[in-house]
Amino acid sequence: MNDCIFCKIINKEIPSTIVYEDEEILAFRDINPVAPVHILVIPKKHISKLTELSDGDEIIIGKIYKVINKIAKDENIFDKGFRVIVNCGEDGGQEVGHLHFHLIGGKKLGTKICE
Ligand code: DGP
Repeated sequence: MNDCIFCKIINKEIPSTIVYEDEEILAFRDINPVAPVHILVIPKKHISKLTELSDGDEIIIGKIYKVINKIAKDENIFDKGFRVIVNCGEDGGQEVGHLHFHLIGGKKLGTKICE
């Protein structure tokens, strides 16, 4: 966990452009955006991936979706729409081992959601 890049972002050991923070959740701009809005929303608790949820983690997942809606409003994409993606594991294309929700929008996204 100590080597986790997102934990280092949470601890401000690595700089990021933070758009939302509370006691449990951090959101920051993706370093490699694929759309005008590309924000990563993460639990501060280190959960390595979606399949590693523990009992009780469903509460933070619900809060993350509420935060996503708030950020979508702040970023002016709430009404036009957006996409939320969670990559899980090797076949899911997950590169960073700390659960994260990609909030992507600000342009008309393609209908193809996988290649
Ligand atoms: P995934 O493939 O779902 O694990 O996506 C990881 C995302 O994390 C990828 O879109 C790039 C982003 N990312 C990786 N390292 C950093 C970093 O140091 N800072 C920021 N802001 N984003 C990062």
